[in-house]
Amino acid sequence: DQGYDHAAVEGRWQDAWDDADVYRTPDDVDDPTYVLGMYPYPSGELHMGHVRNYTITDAYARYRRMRGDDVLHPMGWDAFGLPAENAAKERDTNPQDWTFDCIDRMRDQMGSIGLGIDWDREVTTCVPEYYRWNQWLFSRFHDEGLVDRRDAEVNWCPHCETVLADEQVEGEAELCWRCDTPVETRELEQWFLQITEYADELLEAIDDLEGWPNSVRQMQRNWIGRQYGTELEFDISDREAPRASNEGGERSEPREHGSVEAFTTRVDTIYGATFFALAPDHPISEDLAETDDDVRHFVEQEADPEGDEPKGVATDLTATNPATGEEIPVFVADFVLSDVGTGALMGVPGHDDRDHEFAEKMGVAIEPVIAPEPEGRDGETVDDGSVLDAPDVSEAAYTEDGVLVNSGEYSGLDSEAARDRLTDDIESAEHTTQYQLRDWGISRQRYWGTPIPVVHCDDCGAVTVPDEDLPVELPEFVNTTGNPLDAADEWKQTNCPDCGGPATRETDTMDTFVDSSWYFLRYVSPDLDDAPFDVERANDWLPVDQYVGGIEHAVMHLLYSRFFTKVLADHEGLEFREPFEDLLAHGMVQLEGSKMSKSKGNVVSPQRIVSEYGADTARLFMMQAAQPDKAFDWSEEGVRSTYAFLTRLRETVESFVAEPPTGDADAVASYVDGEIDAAVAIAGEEYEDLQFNRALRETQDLVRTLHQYAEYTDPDPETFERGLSAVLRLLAPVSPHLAEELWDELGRDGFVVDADWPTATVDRAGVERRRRLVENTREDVRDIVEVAGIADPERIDVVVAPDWKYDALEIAIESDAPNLIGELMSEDHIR
Ligand code: ANZ
Ligand code: ZN
Repeated sequence: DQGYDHAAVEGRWQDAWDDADVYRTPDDVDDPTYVLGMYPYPSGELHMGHVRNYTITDAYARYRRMRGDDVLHPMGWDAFGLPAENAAKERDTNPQDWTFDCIDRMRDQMGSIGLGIDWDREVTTCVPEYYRWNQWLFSRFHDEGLVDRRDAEVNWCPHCETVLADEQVEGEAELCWRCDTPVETRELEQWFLQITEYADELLEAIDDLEGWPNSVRQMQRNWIGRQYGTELEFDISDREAPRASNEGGERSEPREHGSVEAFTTRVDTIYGATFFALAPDHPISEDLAETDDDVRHFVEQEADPEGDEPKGVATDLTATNPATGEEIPVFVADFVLSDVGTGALMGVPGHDDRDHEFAEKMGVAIEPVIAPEPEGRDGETVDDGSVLDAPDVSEAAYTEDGVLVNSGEYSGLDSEAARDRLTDDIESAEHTTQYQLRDWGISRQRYWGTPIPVVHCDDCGAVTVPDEDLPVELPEFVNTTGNPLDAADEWKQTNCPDCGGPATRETDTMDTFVDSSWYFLRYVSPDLDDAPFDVERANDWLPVDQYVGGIEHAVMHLLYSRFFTKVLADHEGLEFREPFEDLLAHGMVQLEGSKMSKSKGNVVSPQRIVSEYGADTARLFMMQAAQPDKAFDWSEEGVRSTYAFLTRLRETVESFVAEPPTGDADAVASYVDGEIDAAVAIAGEEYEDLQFNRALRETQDLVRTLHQYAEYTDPDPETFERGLSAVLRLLAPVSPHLAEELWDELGRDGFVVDADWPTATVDRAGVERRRRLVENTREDVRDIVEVAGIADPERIDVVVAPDWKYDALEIAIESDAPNLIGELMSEDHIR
């Protein structure tokens, strides 16, 4: 096949669209549809993942537009972040220049793949016109009591000299995601946004996010990690202190440590609590470390909260088990985390794996107090709890709920009922809710981010910069090993907004996730200079109808955006509480089964594909290769056959125009008419569900039907023309340039981009018949694969390729499956 001059076709239509400004967002909005792809980090190079992501949003936006909606489909740049800073250091330039260079290149590449973007709404997060609103929002959060400054342990990469989020620490070895250096921990004063204030709503509203993938919803639930439990106090006293002294007639009391609060999800196991443990940085542990060398040594040298096995040190303290009155030993242990619960726990070796391991090591008693539920039992108590055998927990803990044994008056209760009763009965005990979710530490010790708008004054403390003094602009970049803001002496010196005295600026910048938590609001009024967004327009356009992005953003970006939206709904007039109505997490583009990556050297460059085959082919191949949320394997062969398909379609249209057929509107024509209707109806439904691959399969089947029609008889020109014009419109969202070219050749007025979506005149029954046929054929293909026992994945690829029906037939013949051959042959589209 010769192919066609795709570069000329694509260049021509990109220019024509530009000249006519066709992608401008309408000002008057009746039927708003907001389609958005997660904005990219401007690395300078568009990769296949980007192409897939933005082809999906582009195709859907174009489809909605042809359906008559007013569409907002913008693009922007997540332009702050460490890579620019590192690149600037390496190249001895500055992050601004590097970033804008990258943006220019990527914008061009996006143009070359034919994305229909309203570039007048471009949003770039690293310009003061954008980041001043990060600062303004920080102040609003501050006004609402949602900002906090406190000491926190942070992951610290000694090479990047920056704090890392947990998710930026990779693998067991805990390496920096950027540079693979082992991560350390440090204590630093940090700024926090109090997302935990919204934990309940963030959790509960997930139930209503019906347009989101279940996997993402579940990941968010786990991340928030709400748990119900009990908080209760244990009295602590000094074991070694003499109870009384005869000397001098003085009485010395056991040293008072008061009571310590512990959190448990399993208060039903309290009769088996044989020890008590404190986090190494619990105030009592810190107290003890001052006088007890063993404790000090443990806290300073040995404690390793990330370690595989629990470690601890005995103390001279005992705790009183509030249920049994027994004195139990108190340890300082590294598996007790200071930011979970209260930083102290009751240890129940019989029923908790970690406690079991610790007890074995430290020689603490292990006692069973929960027995497995006897079969067939229901109700709250068994007649006689004592008849239940206690499980053997000497080797391993029994960690399930069950029935209480060895638990005094509570024996015989089941775990759930016992938790309620014990929490009621124990005086200090209260039901509590715990979350895994932590407040969001936004401080970053790096340059290329939004300066946190705070000034430190000796007299007034940390003072937020008043709105009228925003933005706090970044100073000139200096190439140092540490944080350039720290080195910017002149910039740092300022006056206190409160008292006017000398003060210094905060040198931390914000986590770039702050930028991306509201950028989708900025697109509705990108040039507004007295507010971050126009509230009325935001309420018109948002929530985003269809959001598309990578699964790597399933937790943080989406959760933070939801948090911001809720705060802005509570305080800034948004009339919606969730930013993204429907979410699609697109699948990966792979090569030979593994993710394309520079390190594996298996990257296929979009630029090469576009220059060899054109953007239309690249887009069509990707979109028909798999459902958008599934991974798929790049295949040069697949690209070539897609190119051949487009080439042939072009020939068909051209020869139709050059030499129109002269046939009759006979029975064959009316059969073809029915096929057109069915394809239009089905493809429309599939586009609606973002099942592009299925819509395109229909489209390609229709093209094949038209080819067969032309070969079989002299076609009726009206029917044939109707078929072609339907095909071009069904194809336009995905391969817009060639669709535009051929639309023009058919003599249609206006852009196909603006054309109305084709309508089917067929009845439901006809569409259903056709759907069943397609479904059955798909089933058959699956059967064939099974019958033929094809284990070779390459063959399976062939089956799902565009020509799959013919391939299926071929496979059926090869594997000598006569029934299936018969069935396939009887399908009227295989002759
Ligand atoms: C007694 C008990 C008995 C517990 C039992 C569990 C099972 P998960 O593990 O997610 O259920 N815990 C409490 N505070 C802690 C802290 N600061 N650091 C580490 N662990 C802590 O979390 C709840 C359990 O984690 C709590 O319930 C407590 O151990 C432990 F058979 O208390 B449990
Ligand atoms: Zn001051």
